[in-house]
Amino acid sequence: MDKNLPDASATNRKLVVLSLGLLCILQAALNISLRLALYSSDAPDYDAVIRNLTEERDQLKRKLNTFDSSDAPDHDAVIRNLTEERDQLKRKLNTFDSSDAPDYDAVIRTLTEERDQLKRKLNIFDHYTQEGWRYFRSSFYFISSVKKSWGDSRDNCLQKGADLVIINSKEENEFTRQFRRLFWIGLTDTETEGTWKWVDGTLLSTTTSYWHPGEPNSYFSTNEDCGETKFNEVEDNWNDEKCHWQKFWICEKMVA
Ligand code: MAN
Ligand code: CA
Repeated sequence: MDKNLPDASATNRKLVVLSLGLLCILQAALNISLRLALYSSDAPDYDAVIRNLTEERDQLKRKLNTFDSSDAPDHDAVIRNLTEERDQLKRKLNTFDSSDAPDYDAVIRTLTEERDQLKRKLNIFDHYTQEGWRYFRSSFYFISSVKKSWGDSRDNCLQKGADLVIINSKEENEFTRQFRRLFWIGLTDTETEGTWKWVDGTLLSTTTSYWHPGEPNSYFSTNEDCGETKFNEVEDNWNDEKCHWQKFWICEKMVA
Protein backbone atom coordinates (compact mmCIF):
# COMPACT_ATOMS: atom_id res chain seq x y z
CA MET A 1 0.00 0.00 0.00
CA ASP A 2 1.30 3.48 -0.91
CA LYS A 3 2.10 5.39 2.27
CA ASN A 4 1.50 8.76 0.55
CA LEU A 5 -2.11 7.98 -0.15
CA PRO A 6 -4.58 8.43 2.71
CA ASP A 7 -6.24 5.14 3.60
CA ALA A 8 -9.86 4.56 2.58
CA SER A 9 -11.34 4.78 6.10
CA ALA A 10 -9.77 8.23 6.73
CA THR A 11 -11.31 9.51 3.44
CA ASN A 12 -14.71 8.12 4.48
CA ARG A 13 -14.50 9.85 7.88
CA LYS A 14 -13.71 13.18 6.20
CA LEU A 15 -16.66 12.73 3.83
CA VAL A 16 -19.06 11.98 6.67
CA VAL A 17 -17.91 15.04 8.66
CA LEU A 18 -18.15 17.25 5.59
CA SER A 19 -21.66 16.10 4.67
CA LEU A 20 -22.83 16.47 8.29
CA GLY A 21 -21.49 20.02 8.26
CA LEU A 22 -23.27 20.77 5.01
CA LEU A 23 -26.53 19.35 6.42
CA CYS A 24 -26.21 21.60 9.46
CA ILE A 25 -25.76 24.67 7.29
CA LEU A 26 -28.71 23.67 5.12
CA GLN A 27 -30.89 23.13 8.21
CA ALA A 28 -29.96 26.54 9.63
CA ALA A 29 -30.65 28.25 6.31
CA LEU A 30 -34.06 26.57 6.06
CA ASN A 31 -34.85 27.54 9.64
CA ILE A 32 -34.03 31.19 9.08
CA SER A 33 -35.93 31.46 5.81
CA LEU A 34 -39.03 29.84 7.34
CA ARG A 35 -38.92 32.20 10.29
CA LEU A 36 -38.51 35.17 7.97
CA ALA A 37 -41.48 34.00 5.90
CA LEU A 38 -43.65 33.51 9.00
CA TYR A 39 -42.83 36.74 10.80
CA SER A 40 -42.27 39.02 7.83
CA SER A 41 -44.00 42.39 8.22
CA ASP A 42 -46.72 41.82 5.61
CA ALA A 43 -47.86 38.52 7.18
CA PRO A 44 -51.06 39.22 9.20
CA ASP A 45 -50.64 39.17 12.98
CA TYR A 46 -53.06 36.29 13.50
CA ASP A 47 -52.79 36.40 17.28
CA ALA A 48 -53.77 40.08 17.33
CA VAL A 49 -56.67 39.51 14.91
CA ILE A 50 -57.98 36.62 17.00
CA ARG A 51 -57.53 38.61 20.22
CA ASN A 52 -59.50 41.52 18.78
CA LEU A 53 -62.32 39.36 17.46
CA THR A 54 -62.59 37.46 20.73
CA GLU A 55 -62.70 40.70 22.71
CA GLU A 56 -65.31 42.20 20.36
CA ARG A 57 -67.46 39.08 20.60
CA ASP A 58 -67.22 38.97 24.40
CA GLN A 59 -68.18 42.64 24.65
CA LEU A 60 -71.29 41.99 22.54
CA LYS A 61 -72.16 39.01 24.71
CA ARG A 62 -71.88 41.09 27.87
CA LYS A 63 -74.10 43.77 26.32
CA LEU A 64 -76.72 41.20 25.29
CA ASN A 65 -76.57 39.66 28.75
CA THR A 66 -77.72 42.87 30.40
CA PHE A 67 -81.02 42.63 28.49
CA ASP A 68 -81.84 39.39 30.25
CA SER A 69 -80.72 40.33 33.74
CA SER A 70 -84.18 41.60 34.74
CA ASP A 71 -85.76 38.17 34.27
CA ALA A 72 -84.22 35.91 36.90
CA PRO A 73 -85.20 32.46 35.50
CA ASP A 74 -84.02 33.39 32.00
CA HIS A 75 -80.79 34.79 33.37
CA ASP A 76 -79.72 31.27 34.37
CA ALA A 77 -80.28 30.03 30.84
CA VAL A 78 -78.23 32.87 29.40
CA ILE A 79 -75.37 32.09 31.77
CA ARG A 80 -75.60 28.40 30.87
CA ASN A 81 -75.44 29.29 27.17
CA LEU A 82 -72.50 31.62 27.61
CA THR A 83 -70.62 29.07 29.71
CA GLU A 84 -71.16 26.43 27.05
CA GLU A 85 -70.02 28.85 24.34
CA ARG A 86 -66.96 29.79 26.37
CA ASP A 87 -66.05 26.14 26.89
CA GLN A 88 -66.48 25.49 23.20
CA LEU A 89 -64.15 28.38 22.47
CA LYS A 90 -61.62 27.06 24.98
CA ARG A 91 -61.68 23.67 23.30
CA LYS A 92 -61.25 25.39 19.94
CA LEU A 93 -58.29 27.42 21.22
CA ASN A 94 -56.73 24.31 22.78
CA THR A 95 -56.80 22.36 19.54
CA PHE A 96 -55.19 25.22 17.73
CA ASP A 97 -52.51 25.54 20.42
CA SER A 98 -51.50 21.91 20.26
CA SER A 99 -51.74 21.26 16.54
CA ASP A 100 -48.64 21.81 14.40
CA ALA A 101 -50.42 23.82 11.76
CA PRO A 102 -53.04 26.09 13.31
CA ASP A 103 -55.80 26.93 10.86
CA TYR A 104 -55.81 30.65 11.63
CA ASP A 105 -58.15 31.39 8.75
CA ALA A 106 -60.77 28.98 10.07
CA VAL A 107 -60.52 30.39 13.60
CA ILE A 108 -60.87 33.95 12.28
CA ARG A 109 -63.79 32.95 10.05
CA THR A 110 -65.64 31.36 12.99
CA LEU A 111 -65.01 34.31 15.31
CA THR A 112 -66.06 36.83 12.65
CA GLU A 113 -69.29 34.91 11.98
CA GLU A 114 -69.96 34.64 15.74
CA ARG A 115 -69.36 38.36 16.17
CA ASP A 116 -71.61 39.30 13.24
CA GLN A 117 -74.40 37.07 14.54
CA LEU A 118 -74.18 38.75 17.94
CA LYS A 119 -74.18 42.19 16.28
CA ARG A 120 -77.37 41.32 14.39
CA LYS A 121 -78.98 40.03 17.59
CA LEU A 122 -77.96 43.15 19.51
CA ASN A 123 -79.43 45.36 16.76
CA ILE A 124 -82.77 43.55 17.12
CA PHE A 125 -82.64 43.98 20.91
CA ASP A 126 -81.76 47.68 20.57
CA HIS A 127 -84.57 48.22 18.08
CA TYR A 128 -87.34 46.61 20.15
CA THR A 129 -86.16 48.06 23.46
CA GLN A 130 -86.10 51.58 22.02
CA GLU A 131 -89.68 51.07 20.81
CA GLY A 132 -90.67 50.18 24.38
CA TRP A 133 -90.94 46.39 24.04
CA ARG A 134 -90.14 44.19 27.05
CA TYR A 135 -87.98 41.08 26.65
CA PHE A 136 -88.89 37.85 28.44
CA ARG A 137 -87.78 34.30 27.56
CA SER A 138 -87.07 34.64 23.84
CA SER A 139 -89.97 37.00 23.11
CA PHE A 140 -90.55 40.73 23.01
CA TYR A 141 -93.81 42.05 24.46
CA PHE A 142 -95.58 45.30 23.63
CA ILE A 143 -97.81 46.49 26.47
CA SER A 144 -100.40 48.90 25.06
CA SER A 145 -101.18 52.16 26.84
CA VAL A 146 -104.49 52.76 25.04
CA LYS A 147 -107.63 50.62 24.76
CA LYS A 148 -109.07 48.98 21.64
CA SER A 149 -111.49 46.18 20.72
CA TRP A 150 -110.00 42.67 20.45
CA GLY A 151 -109.97 42.86 16.62
CA ASP A 152 -108.36 46.31 16.48
CA SER A 153 -105.83 45.26 19.13
CA ARG A 154 -104.89 42.27 17.01
CA ASP A 155 -104.58 44.45 13.88
CA ASN A 156 -102.26 46.76 15.79
CA CYS A 157 -100.01 43.81 16.70
CA LEU A 158 -100.03 42.52 13.13
CA GLN A 159 -99.00 45.97 11.87
CA LYS A 160 -96.03 45.75 14.24
CA GLY A 161 -94.99 42.40 12.76
CA ALA A 162 -96.25 40.61 15.87
CA ASP A 163 -99.56 39.17 17.09
CA LEU A 164 -101.60 39.15 20.30
CA VAL A 165 -99.77 37.27 23.03
CA ILE A 166 -99.93 33.45 23.01
CA ILE A 167 -99.43 32.09 26.52
CA ASN A 168 -97.56 28.76 26.56
CA SER A 169 -96.39 28.49 30.15
CA LYS A 170 -97.17 29.37 33.73
CA GLU A 171 -94.15 31.71 33.70
CA GLU A 172 -95.44 33.54 30.65
CA ASN A 173 -98.86 33.89 32.30
CA GLU A 174 -97.16 35.27 35.42
CA PHE A 175 -95.34 37.71 33.17
CA THR A 176 -98.70 39.04 31.88
CA ARG A 177 -100.31 38.94 35.35
CA GLN A 178 -97.62 41.10 37.00
CA PHE A 179 -99.06 44.23 35.34
CA ARG A 180 -102.38 43.71 37.16
CA ARG A 181 -104.29 44.92 34.11
CA LEU A 182 -107.14 43.73 31.94
CA PHE A 183 -105.42 42.80 28.67
CA TRP A 184 -106.69 41.19 25.51
CA ILE A 185 -104.72 38.01 24.83
CA GLY A 186 -104.53 36.04 21.55
CA LEU A 187 -107.33 33.65 22.47
CA THR A 188 -110.75 33.38 20.77
CA ASP A 189 -113.62 30.97 20.09
CA THR A 190 -115.32 33.01 17.33
CA GLU A 191 -114.80 30.22 14.78
CA THR A 192 -116.53 27.48 16.78
CA GLU A 193 -118.33 28.33 20.03
CA GLY A 194 -116.57 26.57 22.90
CA THR A 195 -113.43 25.69 20.89
CA TRP A 196 -110.74 28.08 22.12
CA LYS A 197 -107.89 28.71 19.72
CA TRP A 198 -104.77 30.87 19.83
CA VAL A 199 -104.20 33.41 17.04
CA ASP A 200 -101.64 31.07 15.41
CA GLY A 201 -104.41 28.48 14.96
CA THR A 202 -103.32 26.10 17.72
CA LEU A 203 -105.95 24.68 20.08
CA LEU A 204 -105.81 25.82 23.71
CA SER A 205 -104.27 22.94 25.65
CA THR A 206 -105.98 21.96 28.90
CA THR A 207 -102.61 21.72 30.69
CA THR A 208 -101.67 25.34 30.00
CA SER A 209 -104.94 27.21 30.41
CA TYR A 210 -105.56 29.67 33.22
CA TRP A 211 -109.33 30.23 33.20
CA HIS A 212 -110.69 31.70 36.40
CA PRO A 213 -113.11 29.30 38.18
CA GLY A 214 -116.45 29.56 36.42
CA GLU A 215 -114.90 30.90 33.19
CA PRO A 216 -115.33 30.81 30.26
CA ASN A 217 -119.03 31.37 30.82
CA SER A 218 -120.37 33.51 27.94
CA TYR A 219 -121.92 35.44 30.82
CA PHE A 220 -125.68 34.91 30.93
CA SER A 221 -125.62 33.70 27.31
CA THR A 222 -124.14 36.98 26.11
CA ASN A 223 -121.66 36.11 23.40
CA GLU A 224 -118.18 36.25 24.95
CA ASP A 225 -115.68 35.07 22.33
CA CYS A 226 -112.41 36.79 23.28
CA GLY A 227 -109.86 36.01 26.02
CA GLU A 228 -108.54 38.53 28.51
CA THR A 229 -106.53 38.66 31.72
CA LYS A 230 -108.91 39.90 34.40
CA PHE A 231 -108.76 38.23 37.83
CA ASN A 232 -105.11 39.17 38.35
CA GLU A 233 -105.06 38.61 42.10
CA VAL A 234 -104.96 34.83 41.42
CA GLU A 235 -102.97 32.54 39.10
CA ASP A 236 -106.08 31.49 37.16
CA ASN A 237 -106.83 34.95 35.86
CA TRP A 238 -108.46 34.50 32.44
CA ASN A 239 -111.96 35.51 31.45
CA ASP A 240 -113.96 35.35 28.24
CA GLU A 241 -115.33 38.75 27.29
CA LYS A 242 -117.30 40.44 24.51
CA CYS A 243 -114.84 41.18 21.71
CA HIS A 244 -116.07 44.71 21.01
CA TRP A 245 -115.09 46.03 24.46
CA GLN A 246 -112.14 48.42 24.45
CA LYS A 247 -109.27 47.06 26.51
CA PHE A 248 -105.50 47.24 26.79
CA TRP A 249 -103.66 44.46 24.97
CA ILE A 250 -100.28 42.69 24.78
CA CYS A 251 -98.47 41.89 21.51
CA GLU A 252 -95.82 39.19 21.36
CA LYS A 253 -92.94 38.90 18.90
CA MET A 254 -90.81 35.78 19.17
CA VAL A 255 -87.09 36.04 18.44
CA ALA A 256 -84.93 33.20 17.18
C1 MAN B 1 -118.45 40.35 33.93
C2 MAN B 1 -117.78 39.93 32.62
C3 MAN B 1 -117.93 38.45 32.38
C4 MAN B 1 -117.48 37.68 33.58
C5 MAN B 1 -118.20 38.15 34.82
C6 MAN B 1 -117.70 37.41 36.06
O1 MAN B 1 -119.82 40.24 33.78
O2 MAN B 1 -116.45 40.27 32.70
O3 MAN B 1 -117.20 38.02 31.26
O4 MAN B 1 -117.66 36.31 33.36
O5 MAN B 1 -117.99 39.51 34.99
O6 MAN B 1 -118.43 37.79 37.18
CA1 CA C 1 -116.75 35.58 31.04
